Amino acid sequence: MRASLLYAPTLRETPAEAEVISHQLMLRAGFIRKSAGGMYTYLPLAWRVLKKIETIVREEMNAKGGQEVAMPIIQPAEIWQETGRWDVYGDEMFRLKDRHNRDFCLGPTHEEMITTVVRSDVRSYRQLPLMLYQIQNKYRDEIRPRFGLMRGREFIMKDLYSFDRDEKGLDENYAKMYDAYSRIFTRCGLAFRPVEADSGAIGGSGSHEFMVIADSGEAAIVYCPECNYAANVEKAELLPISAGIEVPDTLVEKSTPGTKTIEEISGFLGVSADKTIKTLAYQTEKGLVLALVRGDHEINEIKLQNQLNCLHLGLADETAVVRLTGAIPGFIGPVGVKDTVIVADATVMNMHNAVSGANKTDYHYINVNPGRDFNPTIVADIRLIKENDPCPRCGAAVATARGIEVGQVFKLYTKYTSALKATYLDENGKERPMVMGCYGIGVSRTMAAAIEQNHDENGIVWSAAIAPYQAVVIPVNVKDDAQMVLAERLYQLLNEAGIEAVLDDRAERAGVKFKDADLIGYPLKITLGPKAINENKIEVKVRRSGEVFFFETDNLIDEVQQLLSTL
Ligand code: 9G3
Repeated sequence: MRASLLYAPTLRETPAEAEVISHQLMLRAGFIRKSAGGMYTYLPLAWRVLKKIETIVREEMNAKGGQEVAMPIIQPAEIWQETGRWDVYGDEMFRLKDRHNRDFCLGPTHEEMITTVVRSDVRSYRQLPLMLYQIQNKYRDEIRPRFGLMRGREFIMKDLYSFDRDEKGLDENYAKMYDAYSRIFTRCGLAFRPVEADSGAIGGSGSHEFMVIADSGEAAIVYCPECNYAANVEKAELLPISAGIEVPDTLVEKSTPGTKTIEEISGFLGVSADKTIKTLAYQTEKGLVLALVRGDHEINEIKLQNQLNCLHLGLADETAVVRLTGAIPGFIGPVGVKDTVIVADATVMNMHNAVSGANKTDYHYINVNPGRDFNPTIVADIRLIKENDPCPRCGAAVATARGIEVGQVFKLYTKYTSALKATYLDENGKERPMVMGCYGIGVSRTMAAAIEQNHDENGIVWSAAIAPYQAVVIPVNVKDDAQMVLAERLYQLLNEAGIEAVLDDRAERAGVKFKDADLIGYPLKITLGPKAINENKIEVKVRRSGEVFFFETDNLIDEVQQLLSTL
């Protein structure tokens, strides 16, 4: 491709609205242009990168037995009403009506679609397992689309759906996808980490997320430096902390005026935070619940929501708290509360003679003993893990990091196949729901994540596998015939060797060409100056390391191919 023809409108300045580096660089390097909030045009350079990532994804999906399909983007409301999800996703779902006033949505995901396609044709166990996938635009009306392609409202996703006879089959396909994902992100040149993820109320080992470690990542993850444990913070388990044995003292109500926070009450009573019980009131569609954690711990609302198996969970407002307990937040507790679901973190149940709100404004109880003074409805791990908490597998202190979620694998079991009656007849002629898994990769997000993880002060640093072009040939002076003749010849030799190259034939100063080459991030820069003409020394510079090599014309191609295989 000749740079004089390539549509890559580079910018000198960084657009103000771009907050993260991948967004800034894709705008400046002429990769994307915004059409609306969270919606972008992929210009030629971006489209080439996306096609390379998709090719890698297709190869690995096909290698595992996936068969590619293409489903409609516009989906009828009926299939979402069958699973009860039409009303769950609210404003996040792009909805539209056709000319007959029928309801549709723009597909945010395709569990309903694929299952209703498969259910009408799969009748026998002989047709299973089945793995179908597509690579297509998805639509989710994010409240705050931001970070360019990292959180868009229209984005490219590969979504594969597996259908099996039983859980054993699902586990096998899940493992295949897990392996395929590791291969895909490795081939894309990404440093990634699979982490255990929240699988909603389904629970179990139902999901992993593939995270690209980057400070700009929106996901909070924990990992253990000692063992292989890694989890999304939402999911990370915590073992209950035992406390010593104490003789339970008499429950006493204490006047504690104005001490609303754990810090204030522990200061006022002179007890450490780990001797207090933090009580929070939550509103759910099933009514109000109280959640208890030790005073020095935080509540993990995802874990709480999974324990309650509710769709919506949010802190109750003060009016509701007073109506339920008789006290304002800060003075509420589990003792004496009737007809209310109480979820206690397991560590709370090991506490003795603790402090809690007395359900009376400006009063607390001391010597609260779980079991004697209150009995929670549910006892579970609802604690939010934090830096240095003990690893639930080996006890070592966990570390935290930020991650960009580029892939997610999910065991759905029969959640959708039961709701949609997608069944098959097993060997004994018995009708059974198919056992399902779903597996997503954010293809456009992967491109952004690659930049987040591979850039420097001069611009993007592409790995050879997904670079838009593998090399750029830069004649230092386009008015020098000798240089242009040699440049054209090398450009032709590269193309003949199947090396994707750009020939920067623009009548620009060399400095401008070098800046653009670094900004766009071609893995190799081949410069033709006086040295190339007079001494047959062609300069080849590696974008990532800055290493410079000088090769003779005759073995340039071989040397370049050798170099590219290492980038
Ligand atoms: C919706 C809307 C947003 C959504 C969903 C549905 C996320 C939804 C979860 C998944 C699970 C997997 C297949 C590929 C991998 C992920 N956001 N999810 O179901 F209607 Cl508006 O999409 N789907």
